[in-house]
Amino acid sequence: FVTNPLLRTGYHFQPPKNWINDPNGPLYYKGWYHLFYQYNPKGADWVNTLWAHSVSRDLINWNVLGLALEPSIRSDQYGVWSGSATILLDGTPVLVYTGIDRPDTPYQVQNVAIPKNKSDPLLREWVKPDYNPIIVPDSGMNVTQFRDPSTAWHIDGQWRILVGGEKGSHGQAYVYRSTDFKHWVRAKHPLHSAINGMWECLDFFPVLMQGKKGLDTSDQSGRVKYVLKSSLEKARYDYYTIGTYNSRTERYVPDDLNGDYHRLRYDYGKFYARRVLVGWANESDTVPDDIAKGWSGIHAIPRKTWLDPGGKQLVQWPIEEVEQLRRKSVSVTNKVVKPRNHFEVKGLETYQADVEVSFEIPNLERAEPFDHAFSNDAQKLCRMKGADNKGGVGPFGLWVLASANLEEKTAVFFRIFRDGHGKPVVLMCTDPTKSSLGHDLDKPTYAGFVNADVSSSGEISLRSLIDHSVVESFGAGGRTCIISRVYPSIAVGQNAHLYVFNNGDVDVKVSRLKAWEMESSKMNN
Ligand code: DQQ
Repeated sequence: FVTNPLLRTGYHFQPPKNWINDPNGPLYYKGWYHLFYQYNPKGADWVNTLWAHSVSRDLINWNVLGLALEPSIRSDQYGVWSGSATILLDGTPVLVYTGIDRPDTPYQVQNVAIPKNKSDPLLREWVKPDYNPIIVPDSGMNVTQFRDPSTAWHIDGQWRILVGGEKGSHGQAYVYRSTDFKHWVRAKHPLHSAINGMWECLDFFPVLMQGKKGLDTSDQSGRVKYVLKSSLEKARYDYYTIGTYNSRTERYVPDDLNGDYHRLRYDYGKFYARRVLVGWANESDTVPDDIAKGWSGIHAIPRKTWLDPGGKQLVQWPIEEVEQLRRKSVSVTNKVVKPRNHFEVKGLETYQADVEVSFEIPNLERAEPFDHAFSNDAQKLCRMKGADNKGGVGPFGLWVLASANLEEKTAVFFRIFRDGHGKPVVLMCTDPTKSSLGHDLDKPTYAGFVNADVSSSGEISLRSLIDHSVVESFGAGGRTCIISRVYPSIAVGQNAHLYVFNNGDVDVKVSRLKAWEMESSKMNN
């Protein structure tokens, strides 16, 4: 059943076939969005990855171009791994990427590529200057954990770039500086480091303290904070901290000094790699299944990202361009869902849909007490208290990709607890444990706390982008995001249903719900 073509996505980014992982070097040039990505042109498994290239006018409809970077020089002959794009001061885009230059150990160095023809808006051909590699690891550095150069930023006449690494058990954000983008020298100490293993796909960028406008990496005007994101190689998720950056001392200090342990995440589901914000979500089936179905990996819908007015976290929302795919819709207003009850949202196909719903928060008297032992482990709490585990206030939310008799369903929901002072603690979960009757699937429950003042607003909202085998959800306007992969065996195509459920002890009111069928986008075909 995993090879059922009805499980292939309709509007999430992917090539026509084969393996993809990290988004690489997104850039905007002469009216086109360019997206590169780790790609195996020969199959649906992670071997021989290089950079494939797609372009778009709106980040939703994509055209595939030829491969952008393939192994071709001594310093990338055994692999073209992840990296970034930077636009130089004269407008020239440059790709900086990791090359593997030895056959036996993945010895890692950093290379650049520049457009062959700058007047081509599609930037179809890239050349690798003969001064490559631009950065090699110093002696004493871990040469197999030294990769994924970030977008560069320019301050006081100098470019800076980060390269991720590992020293002992500490993740490292090494800083390299250059005036000409050719000769690079490592700063004495890293920008930041913390005790949590190899840091892949580092990202470092300023965010405005007020407003939603995005900033160029070099922009220091206005009052800004900085975001440092790393992808944890072993745990396979991204986390970030928010802090301040001093370009003279070349140091970044997180505002929350324990931030590296609290680990705010872009997304509490399968979301790995980089910003527009685009992330890679891998499959949850087996490698043989991927090879049989001929494709593996998708990218999330690009997300607009800004700093929450409280300054403590980022907020993300699907770019508005995705709304052009909305077609037929249905609405529900002011509908009460009794305890242990549910209702179906009828009148549209929901295997490819966009659903926005607002729940009125009921009285919290019946809310379960919050156990602070779980303060740093939402996922564990949600594994224990899944969607079918009856609660006080909640679990309430959506069953998506559900079969008619509910033997298959993926639950996206909230559960509200009360702390010792009577304050609400909101948990958001995606529980895929009942998503499929199929075997050999990875069905991890994902969860995060939602930092939203539900007592004063009296409401909490949820948006889910459903796309055959993807459920990408945004809680409380994008304060907590969870993307997850599921593979129903019955609830596919027109057999997929959508429900609102309440497994709590008190009534929950759907103040508004609107669901749209989504058209397929043009996806690299
Ligand atoms: N995958 C790339 C690496 C990166 C890792 C190679 C993260 O450069 O560190 O495909 O998914």
